[in-house]
Amino acid sequence: MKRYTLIIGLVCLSVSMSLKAENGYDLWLRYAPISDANLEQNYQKILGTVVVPGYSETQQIIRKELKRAITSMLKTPVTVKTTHTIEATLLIAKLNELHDFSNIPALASVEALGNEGYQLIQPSNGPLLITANSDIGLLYGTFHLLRHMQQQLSLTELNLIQKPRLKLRLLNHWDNLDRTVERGYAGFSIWDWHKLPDYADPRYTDYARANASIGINGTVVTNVNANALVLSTQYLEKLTTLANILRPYGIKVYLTARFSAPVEQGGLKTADPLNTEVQQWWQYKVREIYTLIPDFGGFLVKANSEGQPGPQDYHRTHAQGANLLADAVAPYDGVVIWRAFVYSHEVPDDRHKQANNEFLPLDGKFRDNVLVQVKNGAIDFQPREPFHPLFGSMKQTPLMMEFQITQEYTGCATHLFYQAPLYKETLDSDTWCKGEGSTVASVIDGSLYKNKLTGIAGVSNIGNDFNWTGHPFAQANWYAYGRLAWDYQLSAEEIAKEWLKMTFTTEPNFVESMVPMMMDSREVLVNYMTPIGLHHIMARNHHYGPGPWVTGGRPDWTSVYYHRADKQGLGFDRTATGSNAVNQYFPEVARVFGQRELCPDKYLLWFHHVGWNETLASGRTLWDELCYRYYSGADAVRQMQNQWDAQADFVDTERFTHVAELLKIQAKEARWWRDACILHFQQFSGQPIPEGYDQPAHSLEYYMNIEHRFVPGIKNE
Ligand code: GCW
Repeated sequence: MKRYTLIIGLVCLSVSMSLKAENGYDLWLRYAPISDANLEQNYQKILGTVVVPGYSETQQIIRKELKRAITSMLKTPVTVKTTHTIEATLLIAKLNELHDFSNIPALASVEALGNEGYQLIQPSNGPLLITANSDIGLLYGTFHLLRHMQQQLSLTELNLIQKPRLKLRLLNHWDNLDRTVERGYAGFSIWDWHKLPDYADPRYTDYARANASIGINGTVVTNVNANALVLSTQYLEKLTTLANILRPYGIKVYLTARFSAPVEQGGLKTADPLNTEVQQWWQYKVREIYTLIPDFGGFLVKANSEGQPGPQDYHRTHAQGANLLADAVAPYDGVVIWRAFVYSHEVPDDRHKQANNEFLPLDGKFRDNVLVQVKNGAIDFQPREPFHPLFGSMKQTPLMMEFQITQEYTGCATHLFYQAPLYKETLDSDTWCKGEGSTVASVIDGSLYKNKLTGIAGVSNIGNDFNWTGHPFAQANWYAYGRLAWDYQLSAEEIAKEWLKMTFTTEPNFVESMVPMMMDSREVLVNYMTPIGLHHIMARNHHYGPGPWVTGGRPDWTSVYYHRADKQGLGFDRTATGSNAVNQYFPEVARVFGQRELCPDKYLLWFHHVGWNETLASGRTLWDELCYRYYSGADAVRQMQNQWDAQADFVDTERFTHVAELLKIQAKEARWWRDACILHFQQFSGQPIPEGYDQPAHSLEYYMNIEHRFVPGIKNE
């Protein structure tokens, strides 16, 4: 038996050693050689003579990307030309340049493609066409073709039209000017401000390529906890270099605006939005920005939240603050994205309710170029949250979704956690704001309330680690975010499949076992961290590891505020007998969340204080269910390890080992979460851990005394 295992082991080792070493830098743009000989020949034929007319920067990029991809994927090099010839087999040209083809009946109209859309079409005779109204549409279409090829899918009978469902598809970097990244777990910031504007790290171009390949069209390069220095002329010049690199990839730059900048940068005595000098300062600053960067996207603002300055410092409203900046950028078509993530420990009400209380009365008071950016849930990027009640409630203000791609509360990039199921869960949630089917997605895409501005933001997980995101599987979250921002109707599974095929291999055995592992990873993590609607029970400040005992200081930054464990039971009563946060949802939703019998178990302790011996949907008591979830979550990580170990022959040794070692950490930490939480809650339930489960390895005191210093992502002392 041992010998047999050894032989298998050696075979696996030799296969994976024969794969080219990879460090993950290439992300999903690896352009691996096409392994299927027939398909290779077919691609070779279709890509025999590629024609991309035009000399714009974007058209040159298209040619370069195609050459790079084709040289790497196919055996025989192909020609990429700039002038149309009769031999062309693939033509990438704008609709208004397709004179020879205008009689193709299936050719899309200008309206159907919009600014960023594209069409791929194979006419019965003539070349395969990629067409669009704009250069960017052509680039997106090219990346579509390359995505298709990387998955080794057939190109015959291709006929599709693609258009993004949301206008602004942004990354939010929480990157500081000193290159630390708030809640960043993949090294330092990729923006090397010190060497800008003169030295442009080649990484910026690869960043642009990766983002364009998934349709991201904007990047807020600085932290929402903003530094006004970025608005200085010196830093704006640095930003100009970045903007120039990103522009031909269809990516606009945005900045976070510190509300007190007129004082800090302008030397004024006030930043009051109604003060004329303040207004003039912003106008002057904005003019300076647009002179350097004519397509500057606009400002993202965190105000009067967690110590940031804001209009309320001058007894003005969030709308007055937002409008100050909106008026300044309006002449240049800029936008202001104002965050709804506001709450204060000085307000006695449930934190869950505060953003609604603050923003609903302001509906209709924002300028047309303002979007309000709302986190997916009402607390803060927890492993699971019900959707934020603001979605659907604000009828006259475009709401932008904010997801967190970086894993602040979900393992700080040591845990394999595929987030597309989380994003989809929120987007598909029914707000009932205009009757059944009023999903969160239909609120943010503007279809329900006919908003002209629409958008989505993802808090970036990118750093200067060689593989960009720390965990090799965290790349999937960047990818999935972009794909869903483009088309939220894609399924999390489809996206996982695409990503796996491009990032690792198209081998069906690999893909078929990895898709379910990725898909399950969300529920697995919820189970070992915050099952049954528990939330915000992590360690203080750095948020790494469990901390259900955290108490003292600002109540809304403790764990006991959220789980409310006592001798009777567990959970936050947010029904009419408690904080009544349920009332902020539309009646149909409030009815379901608010009634103990109707509330799904996944949100139970979010909305209800449940007795330890009450029976849940599974038939188990709350205490038994809690144990069951924590134990099954931790066990599932061990299974993930086995699933991964079985993939050794499909993955190069470097990335294989990297993932295997991180899974080891995850397995250890899942047990840590399980044991710490179970022991903590056991003090209240007074019940034994059901038979059949291992006992925790240590005492509660042991877990409470674990101290982690220098966790990345925060200001460490
Ligand atoms: O998730 C919390 C984080 C803060 C962050 C804040 C926010 C940028 O703990 O680090 O600050 O949210 O979203 O503004």
